[in-house]
Formats: sequence, C-alpha cells, structure tokens
Amino acid sequence: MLFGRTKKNPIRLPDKGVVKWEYATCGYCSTGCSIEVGLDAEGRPVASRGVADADVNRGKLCLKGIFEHELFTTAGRGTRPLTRGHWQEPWQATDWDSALDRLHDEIRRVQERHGRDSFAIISTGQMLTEEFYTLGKLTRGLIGTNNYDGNTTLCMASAVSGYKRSFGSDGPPGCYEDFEHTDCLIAWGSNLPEQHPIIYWRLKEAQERRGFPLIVVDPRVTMLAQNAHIHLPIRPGTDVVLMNALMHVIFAEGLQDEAYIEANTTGIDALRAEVDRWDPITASKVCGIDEDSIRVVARTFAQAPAAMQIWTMGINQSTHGSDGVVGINNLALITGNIGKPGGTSLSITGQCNAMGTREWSSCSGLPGFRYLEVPEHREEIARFWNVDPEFFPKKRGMFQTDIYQAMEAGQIKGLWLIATNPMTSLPNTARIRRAMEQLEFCCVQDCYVDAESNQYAHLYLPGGTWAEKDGVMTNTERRINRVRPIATPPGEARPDLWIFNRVAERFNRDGRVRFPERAADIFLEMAELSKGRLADISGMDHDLIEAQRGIQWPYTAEQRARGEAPPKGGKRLYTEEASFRHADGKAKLIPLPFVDNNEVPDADYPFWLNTGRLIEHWHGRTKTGKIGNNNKFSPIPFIEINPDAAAELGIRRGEYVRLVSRRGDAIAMAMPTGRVPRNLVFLPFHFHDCANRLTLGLLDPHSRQPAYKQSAVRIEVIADQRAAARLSREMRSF
Ligand SMILES: Nc1nc2c(c(=O)[nH]1)N[C@H]1C(S)=C(S)[C@@H](COP(=O)(O)OP(=O)(O)OC[C@H]3O[C@@H](n4cnc5c(=O)[nH]c(N)nc54)[C@H](O)[C@@H]3O)O[C@H]1N2
Ligand SMILES: Nc1nc2c(c(=O)[nH]1)N[C@H]1C(S)=C(S)[C@@H](COP(=O)(O)OP(=O)(O)OC[C@H]3O[C@@H](n4cnc5c(=O)[nH]c(N)nc54)[C@H](O)[C@@H]3O)O[C@H]1N2
Ligand code: SF4
Ligand SMILES: [Mo]
Repeated sequence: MLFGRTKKNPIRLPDKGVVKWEYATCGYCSTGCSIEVGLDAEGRPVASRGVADADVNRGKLCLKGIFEHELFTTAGRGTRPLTRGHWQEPWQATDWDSALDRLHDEIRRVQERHGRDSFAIISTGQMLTEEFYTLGKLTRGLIGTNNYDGNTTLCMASAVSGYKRSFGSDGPPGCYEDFEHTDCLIAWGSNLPEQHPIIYWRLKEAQERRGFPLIVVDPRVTMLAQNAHIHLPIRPGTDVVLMNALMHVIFAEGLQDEAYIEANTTGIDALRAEVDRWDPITASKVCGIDEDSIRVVARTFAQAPAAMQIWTMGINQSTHGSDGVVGINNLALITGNIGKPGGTSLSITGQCNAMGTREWSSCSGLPGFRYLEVPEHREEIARFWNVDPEFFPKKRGMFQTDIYQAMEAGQIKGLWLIATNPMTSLPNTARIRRAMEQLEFCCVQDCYVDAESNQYAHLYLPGGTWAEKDGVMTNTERRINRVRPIATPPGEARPDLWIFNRVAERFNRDGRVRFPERAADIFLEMAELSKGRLADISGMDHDLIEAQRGIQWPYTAEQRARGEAPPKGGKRLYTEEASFRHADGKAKLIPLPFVDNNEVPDADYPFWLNTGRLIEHWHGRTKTGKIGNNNKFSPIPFIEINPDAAAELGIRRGEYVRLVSRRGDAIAMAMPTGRVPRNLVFLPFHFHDCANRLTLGLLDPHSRQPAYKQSAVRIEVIADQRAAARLSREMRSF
C-alpha cells in the first residue's frame, strides 16, 4: 500500500506574458547577481529571474532580486525637480534648467562667501561606476571642494583603511571560488545568509561537498552561527583581542608559516611583542571567549592547508574597525593565507557598487586608486582631464562623518547629497538633525522624493535608479558587471549621469574638460586611465562584460590582444612573492594594542544595543518598504530580546517597549528569542526615527567609520500599548 502523495503536483507559475528578457546586475547587495527582467508585450517589467550561466549566482536570486522589477513602479518616486527658499517652506515644482542653474549658483555663492571647501558633496555606493567617475571629475576638476566623500564611510571605510595599512593598497585579494578550495573559514561579524544570500549559497554548497570547519564570531546566534561548527559569541567590540589571542597561540605552538613571513612581510618582531601579552586566559577575560575555544580555533585555522576569513559590519563598524581588518590580515599573513586558492582575507562589501566607488569616484583621492597626496598622480589625472594640477587639493578632505560635525560647527554651509539618506542612516539622529538645520543650502538628489533627508533640502533633483540607467558595477570579488537601461525613469526624473553632465556644462562653459554623454564611452576613458594600475580594466568594454556575465579585474588590453580569455572566476591578488603594494613589495604586520573606549552597559543603561539588517529590507526602506513581498515580513521596528530578560522586565511577545539611550529614545516591538544573550538587544536599523536615535557612533581613528554596533540602552515597559502603536506608526514615514 502506498502512503502519502503518489503523484507530484507540479508547481504552476502564473504566466506573466513575458516576451523579452533584458540583462542587468542586481542593484541591492554587493554579491552582484546577474539578473534578467522580463518585459511584457507593452514593454512593462513584470518578472525577474537569475541568469543561469552567470558564474556568481548560477540562476539564483534572493528575496530582493526576485521582486526587483517591481521597483520601477513603487510609490514615492520623484517625478519633477522641486525648489523652495527655505526648508521649512512648501515645495514648488520647477524645470530642470532652473533647478540646475540654482545648484550651480548656490555652490559658487557658498564657495565665494565661505571658502572653496565650505560646500560638501556626499555620494554613495549605489550608483553606476560611470556616474561615480563623472561626478568625481566634476567635483575634483571643476567644483573644487575637497570635502567630497561617500556613504561608504559608514560601510567599507575600515576595510579600505585596513587593506591599505596591511597590503599598501585597497582591493580584496580573494574571490567566491575560494570557498571551493578552503580547508577552514572564519566569518567575523557577518550574517551572510541574510545579507548576502547568494554568496552564502556558494559557501554552503562548497561546505556540504567538502565539510571544512566553519567558525563564526558574532555576539548573536545568527543564521550563519546556527550553521557553524564553532560559534564564538564575542563581547561586542573586542574582536581585536580575540585576534591577538589566536596569534598568541599560533606563535606559542610554532604553527606560523615562517617561510611566507620571511619572504612577504615586515614587522614580525613588533607584532610578536604585542601578541605575547595576549595569552588566552588574559584575552578571555576581555573578549568573553574561553581559553579552550581560543586554542582550538587557533590550531584549526593555522593547521588547515588553506584557510580563509571573511568579515562584514561586525568588524568594520567599530572603534577598532580598521584595526580589526589589520588583525584579520595579520592572521592571514602569518599563516601564509593570502593569494592562494582557499587562503585569503576577503572583505564582503555592502552596497551593490561599494567597490566601484572605491575604484573610480575620486571620493578619497583620484580615480583608479590614485592619491591626492602623490604629486605624480595629481599630474597624471590633471593632464588626462585637461585641468590645472594646482587646482587639486594636496591631501584628502574630510570623511563623511566629519563633514556632519563640521556642519554642526558651522564650517560647512552647503551640501549636495546624492543617493544617500543620512537622516535614517547616520548615528545619533538628533545631532544630524541639528547639523542639517544649519545649512544655507542643501540639494538632495534621490530617486525617491520621500527619502527623509529631503526634509532639509532647498532643492530636490529626481534621479533614476538601477536599471533605468546604463553602466557597470563592481561586486565583492572585484567583478565588473553590466546594468542595461531596461525602463525609463518616471515623469521628468533623469538618470544621475544625465544630471551630472548637465551640472558639468554649467561649470565648464569653455568646454575645456570632456564629459562624454554615453556610459560606454566613459567606460573606455576609465579603461584608458586604468592601464598599469592594480584595477586594470583596459581589456574590458560594455559588450564583453555583458557577454561574460561579468569580468573580474584585472583584465588588461595586453591580455586581450594576446587572445587570453577574461578570467571566468577564481582570480586572486598577491599571488606572486612580494607583490604587495607597499614600496618594498611586502605586506606589513602591524601590532594592535587594545583600548577599550566603547560605551558599555552599566546600571542605568544595562543592555548592549546591536543594530544591523534583515534579509527582506534594504537600509532606509525607500525601496523595500514599498514592495509588498519584502515589507510584509517586517513592516514595523522590533527588537530581538532574550526571553529571560523580557520575562524579568515583564515584557510579553508583541508588546511595544521604549528604548532609551543617552542620545534619545525609540519605540519597537519586543520579539523574545534565544538568538541574543541576556544583556544584548538587536534592533534592525531599517526604520526611520528608530535605531539611529539611540546610537552613539564613536568614530574609528583610522577610517572614521561609526561604531553602530556598540551602544548602551535601557528598556522601559509602556503601559498604553495603543498609544505606542500609534506613535510607532507615525514615526515611520512609510
Ligand atoms: N537584506 C539586506 N542585505 C544587505 C543590506 C541590507 O540593507 N539588507 N545591506 C548591504 C550592506 S550596505 C552591508 S554593509 C552589508 C552588511 O552585512 P552584515 O555586516 O552581514 O550585516 P549586519 O546585520 O550589519 O551585521 C552583521 C553582524 O555583525 C554582528 N556584530 C555586532 N557587533 C559585533 C562585534 O562586536 N563583533 C562581531 N564579530 N560581530 C558583531 C551582528 O550581530 C550582525 O549579526 O549587507 C549588505 N546586504
Ligand atoms: N544603526 C545603523 N546604521 C547604519 C548601519 C548599521 O548597521 N546600523 N549601516 C550603515 C551602512 S553599512 C550603510 S551602507 C548605510 C547606508 O545608508 P544610506 O546610504 O543612507 O542608505 P539607503 O537607504 O540605501 O540610501 C540610499 C538613498 O539613495 C536613493 N537611491 C537609490 N538608488 C539611487 C540611484 O540610483 N540614484 C539616486 N539619485 N538615488 C538613489 C534611495 O532612495 C535612498 O534614499 O547605513 C549605515 N547606517
Ligand atoms: S544576493 Fe544580493 S545581489 Fe543577489 S539577488 Fe540578493 S540582493 Fe541581489
Ligand atoms: Mo553598507
């Protein structure tokens, strides 16, 4: 006798009437999945699917990619430029010419009155590379403010800084294919299954095949920690101590790779002297990981033939962010795990084009990983752009986070915000509000008119988004991939590239500097500039990139001329001896003393506040908050709280609570879960006027990245739950 179903019910997908599929790269996270958008007979985007022959995602997409075609018709898009005298006045619709004239005139007015650098420009990791490059040329070559930075200071700055300190250059040395070769993986402060689901799928497949140990360092029992062999629930902000202790054990037991250290590094003596102080017992008292676990992990890592480390915001967003990255690099270098298959230190980047902005935006320097501090770099770029080299500043200006403090102090008077929303994403909202209120002029260029920062704008420019535009993006593994213009921006909204080119015309009346109109031509200009640099893309063009479903840099003109095919994945940096980018070709081993400067829980504020992300939402939710199938999973702010802590406070599941820090308060729903320890709550930062009203955001001394993950709060019970629900709703703009 047969039990259960005897016939399988085939899954029936509704026919969306797709007549044509158009190629793009997903515009959410830095995994860089190749995606196709299906258009119906009327040319309307009606479906999304993964591209089967793309090496990155092999036909798969996550929850965000699957519904990405719905973006084009979401609510809240800006359809006309808007202007007003003061941010408290009502908006008036205006035409593009008047809007762009005003932007030009205000920039020059502020600069003439308060000095060149009193006008700041803040960009993003969420545009296309050709757009970054054009904005960089406009800012560095014509506008001339040095206070030009990106939201990547909130995100990747520590990784950039740590890579530069260790290896002499930015640029993650590994790739996804390393999962196929590694014998041990440590993931530091990264929740891969939720934040980079398709990278996780690659890791999981490799791990199921080969069973290498997975070690996760995270104060929460994340989805990744649940799947790990060893989970180290570290005390927040103390990763550097654990790294020092791991190195202590490796040296004490002679597990280091002497030959690699000798041939490729400098600084071993100073490093050893510092880690000598961090025996596992001493370290365990600071970082909360017991001495046995420290020893086991150190041996497992050092004895693996190839071992890799990945990390994300649990490391970068800390007052020891840059040091944490250096610590990871130290561990990799002393065990010879750089530049070999399965042996690497791979920063998992964040936004879709966080890498592209590092390479080409000129935010912290000049294009192609060139520096303002190097006279030859200034000369080279000035000649190429046809501008005066003396016009360039001789060192980098303020980081994004310092720009807000300068606004507060009245040093910065004007601001152009492009595709970033500081009123939701910067720490300590009350301070950001004070800073924004003081501006003489603020222009917001965003695809959504309801982005909260627009509240303080005098001028609003409606940009296009994602595949309403043409260009490329670079993912975590340095793979450049193509985005095709599939839809047109709504109403009078225009692609950001169009906007930059029209602004450039106003600063470039004599036509001295060339601003190509087509993204494909801009790419060729970048390719030319990249020759001989670390990120050499001179062998690529738009068509080849699309045909290959993305190409990893470097791929040079010479390789192409020789008939060498573009790498199909598996491309690594620093594969040859002494090929690091410090002058002597060696990597630096850097000692990392630990200073405990974080705000820590005390009697008044007894809980750690840890903030981060959910799979279904993207940052400030301007996009995912309006897509039903994303928003429905978590339409309101909530905290993960330990069930024992909730019981002790008399809080039941689903009740609203008030969180209070030294900066402000916020309302969220309590969701008791064993994912968090007794003394810590986790609050997603996706909701406006919530997490960042509470955060302190102390800055890393090297990268100026905020410590979003270490603040202290207390939790208050709310008697009137109806009023709390109403308030929570009102505080969200959508
Ligand atoms: N769905 C979705 N995906 C995204 C994004 C999104 O908004 N939504 N954003 C993208 C962007 S820009 C980024 S930067 C990435 C971020 O990706 P992740 O960094 O993976 O995400 P987060 O949730 O910010 O933080 C990761 C983990 O750090 C842990 N953590 C907190 N404090 C510490 C600590 O002191 N030490 C250690 N070791 N760990 C700690 C947290 O508990 C959390 O689980 O995600 C990208 N992908
Ligand atoms: N508490 C806490 N705060 C955090 C973090 C955290 O973990 N905890 N993480 C930090 C990190 S890692 C990051 S990366 C930041 C992100 O911070 P933000 O950059 O502020 O995040 P988004 O909400 O993605 O903002 C992007 C804005 O650009 C708009 N936009 C999107 N695409 C386009 C486009 O193509 N053109 C134009 N013109 N506009 C566009 C969107 O509508 C949105 O308003 O948040 C940081 N803030
Ligand atoms: S994993 Fe990232 S790139 Fe891939 S579909 Fe999801 S959000 Fe897009
Ligand atoms: Mo990020």
